[in-house]
Amino acid sequence: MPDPSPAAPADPDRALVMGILNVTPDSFSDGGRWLDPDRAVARGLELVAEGADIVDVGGESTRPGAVEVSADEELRRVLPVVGALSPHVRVSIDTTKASVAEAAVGAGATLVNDVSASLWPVAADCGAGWVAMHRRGTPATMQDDPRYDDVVAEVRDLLADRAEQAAAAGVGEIWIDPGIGFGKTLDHNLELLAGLDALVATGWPVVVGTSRKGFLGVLAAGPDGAPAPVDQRLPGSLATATYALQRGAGMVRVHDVAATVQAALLVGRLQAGAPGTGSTSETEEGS
Ligand code: HH2
Repeated sequence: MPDPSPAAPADPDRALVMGILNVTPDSFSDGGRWLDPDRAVARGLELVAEGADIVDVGGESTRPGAVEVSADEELRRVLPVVGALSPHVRVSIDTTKASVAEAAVGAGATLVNDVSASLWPVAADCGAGWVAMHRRGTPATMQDDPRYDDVVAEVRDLLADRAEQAAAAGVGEIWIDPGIGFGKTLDHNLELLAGLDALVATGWPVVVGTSRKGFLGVLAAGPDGAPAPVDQRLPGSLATATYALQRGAGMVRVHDVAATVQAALLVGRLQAGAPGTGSTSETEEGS
């Protein structure tokens, strides 16, 4: 049986918001922007100021077709950033390499965000929390005609199985994540979001990451059929994050932290069934 003990959000009225910080040259949205460690740390602190509960530091892109990097290079990118941010905010390390996860926890990270759903022994050894994300294949191959008989059931069953193994190994904080865009077509992504209740019903806390992803670009394509560029995917990112939270996700992983925190607060208040909004008065402009 799940015994999840996720971190409490700064504001108890809302779910957690994980801010994305990619210290990479090639991430699909922010690639190259935060490769310099000082700029990365400054960006991380910005995410904190915007309300991020966790900053997720990654040193290797997992976008479709991304090139693998060595552990040494990944460590060179992430360690100074993890070390500098961890006194200020909870830090997760987005990696699939055991050595990187271990070193990042040594530098102050307390959550291993694992898109391979295989690093629970490392999390158990280090005493860190663990995010198990579902994916099919590797970034090089994962979008080559992915097929499922029942995507929701298959993703749920794999994640529940891994979570049970992690719990048995002694991991104290376990999250499951359907892995939107990782070996999934647009329809698979939508089915997973629509079927999120099945993941929530496992009892493991659920994380969802849709932020600025390609399927949102496709859904927002212009009249010429070209997908909306990454900087025009905020509406879809917010809509899907809000939907996921409303369906019971306990955390969303996003680039646009401030906007998502606002949305999460609203969902939290509505879920609590409390119409009162604290200090906001009806005399305020626009109410
Ligand atoms: N998505 C990405 C990376 N890590 N981790 C979790 N738990 N869930 C996700 O959906 C997820 C993830 C891909 O997004 P991003 O980090 O923005 O891009 P890139 O992989 O190109 O660095």
